[in-house]
Parts: sequence; C-alpha cells; structure tokens
Amino acid sequence: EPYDLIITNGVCVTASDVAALDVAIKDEKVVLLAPSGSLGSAKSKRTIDAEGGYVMPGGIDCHVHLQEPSMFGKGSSADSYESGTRSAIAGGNTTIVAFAPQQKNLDSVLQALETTHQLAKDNCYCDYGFHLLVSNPCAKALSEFKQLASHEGVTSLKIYMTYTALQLRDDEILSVLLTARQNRILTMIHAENGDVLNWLTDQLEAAKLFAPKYHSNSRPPVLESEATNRAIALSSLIANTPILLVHVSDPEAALRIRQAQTAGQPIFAETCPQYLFLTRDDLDKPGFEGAKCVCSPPPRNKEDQLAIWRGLKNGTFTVLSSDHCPFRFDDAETGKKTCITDEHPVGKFRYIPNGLPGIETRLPLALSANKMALTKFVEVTSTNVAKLYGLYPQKGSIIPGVSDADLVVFYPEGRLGKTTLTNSMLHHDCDYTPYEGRTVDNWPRYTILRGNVIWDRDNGGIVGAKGYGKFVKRGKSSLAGIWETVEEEGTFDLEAL
Ligand code: DUC
Ligand code: ZN
Ligand code: ZN
Ligand code: ZN
Repeated sequence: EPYDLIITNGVCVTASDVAALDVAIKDEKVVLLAPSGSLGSAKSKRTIDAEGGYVMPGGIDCHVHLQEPSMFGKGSSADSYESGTRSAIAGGNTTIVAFAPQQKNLDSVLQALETTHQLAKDNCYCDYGFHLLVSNPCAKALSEFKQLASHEGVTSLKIYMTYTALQLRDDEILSVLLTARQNRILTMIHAENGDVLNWLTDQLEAAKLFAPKYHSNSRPPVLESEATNRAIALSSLIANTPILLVHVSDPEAALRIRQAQTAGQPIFAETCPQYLFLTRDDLDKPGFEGAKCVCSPPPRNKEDQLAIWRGLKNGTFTVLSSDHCPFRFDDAETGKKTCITDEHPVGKFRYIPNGLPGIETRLPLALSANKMALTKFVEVTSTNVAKLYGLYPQKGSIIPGVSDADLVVFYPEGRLGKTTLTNSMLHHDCDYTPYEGRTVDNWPRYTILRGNVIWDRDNGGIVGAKGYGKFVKRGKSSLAGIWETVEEEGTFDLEAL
C-alpha cells in the first residue's frame, strides 16, 4: 500500500492555519496534505474518517513530574512513566518532557539522568524527553552540562528558588545560568521566595492556622513577583541569558515578564490550567478537602485568572503546560492526608505535598473554555512547546516529509456531547482530579503517534502499547531569537559590569 494511514474529511489546524485537508501518513511521517476528500479512496492500510473534526499536531506537555521524590522527602509523586504517559495519550498528547531529578546529595547530573532513563525505558505510551532538575550545582555537575546538551539530547533544566530540599541560593543560580548559557541550555525557573514562605509558614503555625487554605496565605503573590523580578535581574547580569519562568500565576509577575520582553530581554514564561480554572476558594473547603488543590504557586483569584488568560492571548506566555505533579489524597505513605492527626484534624498545610494531576485534562479544559483561537490553542500547547524545547519541526507541526505523524483529532464543540469530568474516567494513578464534576464539550477522539492510533475514544480507549513511546533527543531551542540574542550580547564579561 502506498500509505499507512489516511485521515480524510478533517479540518487541519496548525499554529498558523485552519484548512480542510486530508492527511496521508507513511513510515511514521506526514507525507502529504491534500484537498479535503481527495484521499478518501486512495490506497492505504487504514483510513480514518475524521467526520469534520479538527486534526491537530499532538499535544506536547513539557512540564510533567513522574516518579519523582516528593519535595518533602517522604515517598514520590503518584504517576509512574507507565501510568503518566497512559494518561497523557488519553488527553491528546503525543510527547512529554519530564524531569530527571538530581538530589542534593548527588554531585552528578549525568547519573540522575541515567537513573531516570531506567524508570522510563520500555514503559512509555508516548514519546518523551527529559529536563535535568538541578539541585546541587557543584563543579562536577556544572562540568557535565556540555555532555547533557551535546550528547544526551537534554537541552533544558529546571531550578528552584524554594523548597529546602531543592532551593538554590542566588550565587548558585548565577553559576547555573552562566554554564547553561555557555552550552545553549534553556533554564526553567520556579520563582517563589522560599525563605519568605518558610517564615510566613512559621508565623501562621504560631497563630494556630493549619488548614489547607492557609497554604495560599503562606505564598502571597508578592513572593512570586519578587522572585520573578530577581530571576530576571540575575539573567540580565549574565549578559541576558534566556530563562523560562514556569507556572506563572500572578499578574504582577506576568507584567514584570512583559516589561522585560518589551525591553528585549530573552525572558519566556509558562502558565498552567490550574491558574486558568481554579481559584484560592477551591482551597477553602470543609475539613481537609481543600488539600486537593494545593500546588505552588497556589491558585489565585478570579481577576487574576482573567489576567493570565490575557497573557496567554497576547503572547506573554509562550506555553501552556500541565505541571502534572500528582500526589494521592488518601495514601498511607505519600498521600496529602498523611498530615492529619488527632491533634490536627484538618492537617497541617506545611506538609501537604504541592502539586496536582492534570496531564489528561489540559487540552480538553483549554479547548472547551473556548477563549482562544484554534490556532493559538495549537501554538501554546504544541508548536511553541516544540520550538522552545528543541523538538521542532519533527514535533509540533504537520509538515509533509518533515514532521512525525503525531496528531490529535478533536470534534467541534459538542459533537461528542458534553463530558462530565470524573476521576474514574481518567487514566492516571491518582485518586482524585481537582476538576471533578466540571463539564467539557471536547475530548480527544483519536490520538496518533508516528502514524499509529494509540487512543481511540470510542473503540477501545487506550489502544497503544506500553513501550511504543521513544526517548527523543532534543536539539537547541529554535524559538526565534533566543540564541541570536545571546550572540548579540556577546560573552559574559566581568570588565563590562
Ligand atoms: N513545582 C512544580 O513545578 N511542580 C510541582 C511542585 C512545584 O512546586
Ligand atoms: Zn515548580
Ligand atoms: Zn512542576
Ligand atoms: Zn479508559
């Protein structure tokens, strides 16, 4: 047969165009886009009638925590590479980038990477890459950055300005930024002032305020905007090295990012569904229920949500990622509930693991909200992600002869009826979803990875195989301007300070 798969009668949506086109796939690649209906009778091993549905590049989720130790030391996040990627494909994703965590007591990042490779190998339903999570930037670890980028296909890393187990001091941040810059590695930064939130946490506890909702009080927006401003300042000191502020929730932080961008600094930003769909009121529920929405930064208020939507639409945010970091509610060892005692019936917010499940609900929630153009939706959930993290144009587009045949098919609003989100329909290994009971009018009908259907909503659900997902070596970020800016600024020069 000339083709392996044909998708006919669909409306192709990319970051730039919406057009009724048939798609032909051969040897894992998109090979032809043709006028709608024209390939309906072409010879192919399989033909899918998309029935007028949207055919888009598969979702790419570049902010995913799988099998990672909890930030508080006890146990690990709930999803394995198997369950996390299974959940990913049911939600329309074809590639994820997860974290390879370096612990503070380890002096090597290559070793952390190797350990994480072992966890993922033969276990993934979708393609995957890694970012290094650097918590001990000692000389040895820094010396390994070159190999990370040039041989291992790991061209991004994340650092934290909070959490005792992970937090870097400003001088450590500078060392990471300088070495990352020299190796064309993109640095992702979790910007919250950890010292201040620890102090506020002590103050709240001294006042006997322990309930989940006080997690918000311990992390007011100014902690985020201060740390964001500081991260931008540190980047400027290293001759304007590119950074990406992850999971931005605060409009003041977004404004600071926007100013820096306008001034020509290579500052990028990400936001997440929890800042578009949850508010701090979701933490203020009877008893311990609010713990289900404890993440950091915390969900803000309704007006802040609107500002974050605006930032997505005006380009302040380059990507919309899930920050999937699930912890079970009710698990004796790692669950959010483990901080409940007789003395503290509503637990202690200090010990509630920070993070939410969301890899499967990211695309359906964002698409159903109907607040962005379809092209913008594809841009922030797939195309920009691929560009930012060095996967483009193999991933994130549907260029014939070039792009992997990674696709998701959604049907226009309401065509598949309304879906009420319940945890029982999801494929992760977490015992709750913070979006329980919400309705969405869109859910992926098919997810296709390298030409193979891996999710078929109405015919078997998960039909892909564990282990079909491959590790993808990533190149340098190709987002317009990132490294050009660095070239223009020249090298970091002490004489020029
Ligand atoms: N930061 C993340 O990126 N994920 C979960 C927890 C956190 O603080
Ligand atoms: Zn973070
Ligand atoms: Zn995260
Ligand atoms: Zn199922």
